[in-house]
Amino acid sequence: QSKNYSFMLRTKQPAGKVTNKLYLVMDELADKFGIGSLRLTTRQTFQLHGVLKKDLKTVMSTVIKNMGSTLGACGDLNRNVIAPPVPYHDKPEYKHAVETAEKIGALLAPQAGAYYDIWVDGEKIMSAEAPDVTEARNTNINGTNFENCPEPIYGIHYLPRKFKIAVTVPVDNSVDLFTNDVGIVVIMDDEGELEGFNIYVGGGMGRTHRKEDTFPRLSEPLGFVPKEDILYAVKSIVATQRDYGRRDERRYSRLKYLIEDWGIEKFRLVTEQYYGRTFHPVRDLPPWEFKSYLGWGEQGNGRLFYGLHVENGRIKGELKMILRDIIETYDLSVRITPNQNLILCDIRKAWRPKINKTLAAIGVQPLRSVDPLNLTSLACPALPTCPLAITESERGAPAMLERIRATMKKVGLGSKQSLVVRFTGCPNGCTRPYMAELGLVGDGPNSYQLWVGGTTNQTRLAQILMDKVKVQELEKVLEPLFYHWKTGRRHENEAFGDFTMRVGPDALKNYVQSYSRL
Ligand code: SRM
Ligand code: SF4
Repeated sequence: QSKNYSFMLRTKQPAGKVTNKLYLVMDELADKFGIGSLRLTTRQTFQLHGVLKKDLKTVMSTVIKNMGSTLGACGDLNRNVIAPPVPYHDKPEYKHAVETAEKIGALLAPQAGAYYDIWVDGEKIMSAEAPDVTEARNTNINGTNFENCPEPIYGIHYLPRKFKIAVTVPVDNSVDLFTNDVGIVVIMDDEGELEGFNIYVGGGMGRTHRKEDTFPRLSEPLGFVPKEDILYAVKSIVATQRDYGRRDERRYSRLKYLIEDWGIEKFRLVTEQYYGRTFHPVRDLPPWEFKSYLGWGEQGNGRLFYGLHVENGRIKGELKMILRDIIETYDLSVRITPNQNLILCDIRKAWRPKINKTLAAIGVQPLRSVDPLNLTSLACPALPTCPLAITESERGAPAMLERIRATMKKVGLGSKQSLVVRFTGCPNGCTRPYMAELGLVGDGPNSYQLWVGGTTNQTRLAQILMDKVKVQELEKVLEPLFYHWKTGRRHENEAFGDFTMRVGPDALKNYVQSYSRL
């Protein structure tokens, strides 16, 4: 008898845009062929866990035939391109961000037909919304393309490693811009027209415990390009990583290691050889803000959106049933946020009270009643589905957050005080924990490495504070940290991340060790 191999399936949709039909299909597939839950991810996609090998073709073909895709959601190529999930209709810069994400997604989508041969017997079904980028894809500028190869950009070996791109607009850092291999920012001119893009390169989170030459890294400025050049510039960056990224050792093959090795000047020079032009200096930008888009908001076209907080992105049980009902009844499209939440779009004002009531009936709290710690925290799936997990994350996070809140309360920090907490079950960093104010990174059974010092707007890397902190002993570290923050901060509004970065890990560690409990 053959074994029941089971798979995790991940979709791909730039900017997290999901049609009404695709949402309903995914919801049904999760019940029929998955483990009964849908998982929203930190890159605006769905994951379905537990799909048996014998059901794979049915599930994949259903996704594809309903204009969804899984092509390039995993593997050594460009992954889902993320962009702000908010459905603004009256802010052209947001429209440009989403369109650019869609174009880049189409540009770097695999071209070989094997995917369609395997899953839909060769029928080439493309999402109706995919933009036509044939010219940009096929134009061979200075060796960006392989001649006569089914994959003109990737060639026969694909990239050395996964590749990630985010697009956003000034101020809006809902996408964790600097953690991506390539970060792109829409620049508008004084007349409100699209002028071009700032490009940042070399971000990434993954690392390995006890290997100091692996590290999380923030992207840095590569340059500004005029609007008509963006796809060519992206292609040139991809070609540089394709040709020079390390292929001998997977651990060091992300773009960030190439840039760290060469330095940004050399990387810029080599990329310009492919691009055939020079990059202009990046434009100055205003400070970044984290935008969650939770709660009710105006779309700018007479309709509303509602950002629903989904704990760790897991849609299951009553929430799953009610969401299906709301999305089906009102024919809503949705967007997945880069923070594992869901935005219900195109809501008429008259429907708002009914939707509020329906959600309240299953215990969805109004935002003001949810602990802000929970609203900004992220946890990766880890055990039991992730083969790389060292310890718990998603399953353990709710209880750990409660304990964090209780510890804050104990030292006298009020319920409005909060911090960005991110959990992962291993150092790969799937929830970008190295950007958090407090990152808990699994480093042993029931133990975590603690990182502190990130910012609320995700612009600075955190630093390691301690290794091997046992789950049951979290308070031993957190109580002194929170007490120190409360009594030592420069002013009421000094954030936990800023305070811990200012004091530094060594002094914090000494404080923790010499602290006597309240
Ligand atoms: Fe991730 C591998 C889950 C976003 C860095 N990630 C995995 C796998 C597929 C485990 C595996 O290889 O067998 C995990 C599946 C677990 C499960 O049970 O479902 C997994 N990663 C996730 C998700 C679902 C976490 C979440 O809570 O949402 C995210 C899916 C994103 C998507 O829709 O495409 C997810 N992973 C990320 C991010 C964040 C991001 O992309 O913004 C990162 C850090 C950014 C980066 O890439 O540098 C990330 N995942 C990794 C790595 C380490 C990569 C590296 O450079 O070393 C691995 C392991 C690997 O690639 O070898 C990994
Ligand atoms: Fe798995 Fe590690 Fe990613 Fe968590 S961070 S999902 S444990 S690979």
